[in-house]
Amino acid sequence: MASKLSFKRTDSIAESMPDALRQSRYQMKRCFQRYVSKGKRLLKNQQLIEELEKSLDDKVEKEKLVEGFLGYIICSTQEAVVLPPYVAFAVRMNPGIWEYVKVHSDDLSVEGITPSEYLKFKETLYDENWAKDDNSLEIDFGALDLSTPHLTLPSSIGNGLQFVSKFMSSKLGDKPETSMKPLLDYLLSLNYRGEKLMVNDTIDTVNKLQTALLLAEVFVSGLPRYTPFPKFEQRFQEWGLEKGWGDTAERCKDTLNCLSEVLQAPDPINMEKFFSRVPSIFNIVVFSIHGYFGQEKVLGLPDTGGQVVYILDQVRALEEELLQRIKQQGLNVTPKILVLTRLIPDAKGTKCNVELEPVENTKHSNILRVPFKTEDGKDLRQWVSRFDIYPYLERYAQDSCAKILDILEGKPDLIIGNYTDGNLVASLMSSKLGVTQGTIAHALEKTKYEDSDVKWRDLDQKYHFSCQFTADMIAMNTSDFIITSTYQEIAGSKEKPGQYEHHYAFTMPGLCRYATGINVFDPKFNIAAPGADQSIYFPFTQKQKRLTDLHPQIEELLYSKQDTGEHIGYLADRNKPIIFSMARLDKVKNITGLVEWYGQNKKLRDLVNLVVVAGLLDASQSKDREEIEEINKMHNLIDKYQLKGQIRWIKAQTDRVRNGELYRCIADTKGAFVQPALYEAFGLTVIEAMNCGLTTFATNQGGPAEIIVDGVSGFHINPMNGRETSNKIADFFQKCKEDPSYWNKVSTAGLQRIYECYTWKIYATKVLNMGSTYGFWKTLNKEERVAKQRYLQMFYNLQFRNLAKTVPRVYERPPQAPAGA
Ligand code: UDP
Ligand code: LCN
Repeated sequence: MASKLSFKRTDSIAESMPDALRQSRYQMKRCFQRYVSKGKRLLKNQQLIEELEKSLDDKVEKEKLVEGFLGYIICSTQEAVVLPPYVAFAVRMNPGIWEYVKVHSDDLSVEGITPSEYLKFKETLYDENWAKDDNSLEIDFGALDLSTPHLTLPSSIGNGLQFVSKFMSSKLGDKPETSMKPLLDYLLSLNYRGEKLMVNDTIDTVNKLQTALLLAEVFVSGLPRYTPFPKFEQRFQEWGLEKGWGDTAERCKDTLNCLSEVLQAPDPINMEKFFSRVPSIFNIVVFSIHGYFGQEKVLGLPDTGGQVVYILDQVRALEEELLQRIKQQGLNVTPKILVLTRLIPDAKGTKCNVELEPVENTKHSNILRVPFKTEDGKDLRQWVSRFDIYPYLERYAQDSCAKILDILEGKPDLIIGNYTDGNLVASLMSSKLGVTQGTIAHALEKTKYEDSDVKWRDLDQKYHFSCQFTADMIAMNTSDFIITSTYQEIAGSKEKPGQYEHHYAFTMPGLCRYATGINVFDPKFNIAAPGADQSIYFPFTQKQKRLTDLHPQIEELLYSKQDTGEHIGYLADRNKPIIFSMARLDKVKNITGLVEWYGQNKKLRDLVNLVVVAGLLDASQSKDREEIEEINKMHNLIDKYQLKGQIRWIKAQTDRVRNGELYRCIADTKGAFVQPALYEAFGLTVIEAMNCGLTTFATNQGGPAEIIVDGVSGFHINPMNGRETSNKIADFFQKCKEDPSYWNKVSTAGLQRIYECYTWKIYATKVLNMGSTYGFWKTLNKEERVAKQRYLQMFYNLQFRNLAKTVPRVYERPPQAPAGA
């Protein structure tokens, strides 16, 4: 409605709101009286709109106001703090753009306030003394970003790499002889185990470099295209040039020319191209700490889901891309990739107790497992929930750093953290070793749990969010670049803030106020969406590739009549299509929600069967708090809605290859995949299903909203509205009954969407380009970076360390006797 209005970014709300209030003074006074009538409180967007509408009786007036500028402001307000006589608004006009104002409810005067002032208002609702204390801990990471350029357009958020290339082009273009010096220094620092690459020390000025490039380019232009580099290596050295320019005369010529162009008049395209060719990355370490991290029998265990799948596929893609680049650089170097994770002695039949394990389908990549230590220095034996692992991380960082240096015989060139724990350890290590660091969140817990920042105390015993959010802030601010899967992960949508955006300004009363946590306009943000392994997840229509050997097992899994330890329930009518879901049995995955929607919708039950793969079937076998609650809920729902005969609940399935065939078998029934999560950061199952040609319905809360184009390549569902969702699914199957070609149409459009946007090849190219470009970018503005690092180190030391000490270490069991002993 009101959001149709156009609004210039230059119009500040503090400036334009008073006039608008004046024009509807009578009505707005009534509205503000409603806001303050119940005393101190926090009002969310929906409540603000409802109260506004309730305060207006006249229909025409109501429409005018809601459609007008004031309506627009209120619709754009994410939340408001009511502290009579004031109402403080946090207004988000566009992704990433926030403004804070306070309005006096009696005289309707408006005043712009800073994020910090707004947060103090909010804190008053939860901890008044702390809010009023002038010396409460306030952290402002933005205060240290004095010369870091920021993007300004919401539509450009997530395109950090292009922005950095553009900015460097203009900055370095100023006076090439002096401004290009950092680039020359960077080139001079390139080496592989001490052996110089690209240029040697005889080239000590930009002029000399330009001359050498010119001479070499003329020389290689006279050679046959495919002349191998060793044939003219010696000539290159005479000009001060070393290997790394290319494997053939043609490739060298192209790289030399690209750098000459950059030095003459830098432009972003050549800049990006040059950094994609620089031989700066050979060894990479990826951190994924909490476990279970393995290649077999781990998926679906608590905490172990898409992150593991993502990293294994990521490593394969990165290795392939590295090998290709190294070959084209004309180097004879073997890259190494290590995935650092926890060694868990009580490995429960997985390989999580094995120290070094090669990554399947790679030549040079390994999983390295390092144990957590108990206080008395022994290896901690059991799995520990990701929420409880903070006391172990510092020691872990030290132990794993020593191992890495040993195995790689030196420092890595790039480290990539995953999730809070991996990102924190990566931050400690990058600060220590001075290595370029990327971070990946997979999920930021603060966004998953509403008001988990202001209500942190209520949740801390269970989740230790005080540690988690502090660690997230440290990692986001330490890392050189941030890899995200979707735009929405960073900056949400027009209506909803993104996961990272939620960390712009927030407060944890009694603990710490973040006047600036992280700014989504920072050019460190980049989007590189993952893919799904297309050798496993291929379309159900590719008959010759189908794994028919597995069909008897899948037949048993879906249709056998007896309950076993593996599944519960059965499907009485085999002729119906199947709606299918597969996820860890966490609350937020909302598998129980799907079962309930199904149970309540007779039409849907008549049209389709339901199959879910999730968690364990027996609560007594689980150690995970949330999983236990969800298991019990599943049993209750099956009884309550008498679902046996229409539902099959299968326990977590850890065999990816068979799962691929399972998706295809569901597609054979002309069924659908349903991803009902209350919130999903990205949603690998969504792209797996779509890769198999299975029509997909997925939550509109999070990444899937961006993966699927609603009504074209699949469907969005609203997990907050079960009735609407189950009707939408039922309507689809009704339509398919009437017109079977409709199902095929959606399935084909889903596949097309995947091939255009979600592949690992695109991902690996982007990430390696980030590694080398940000590796140079961080050498600019060194002093400012050092200052920020000092601030971060102090914060880690004084805040995080103390918080981590408050988390109880798990009860450390002695080794268990082997079964039967
Ligand atoms: N998965 C699985 N078996 C299960 C549950 C999940 O193999 O019982 C796999 C699933 O195929 C996907 C990953 O685990 O590859 C889950 O990733 P997603 O992004 O959907 O969710 P996450 O668990 O990471 O939150
Ligand atoms: C974690 C999640 O919760 C999912 O949404 C992602 O798909 C997965 O990690 C991989 O990034």
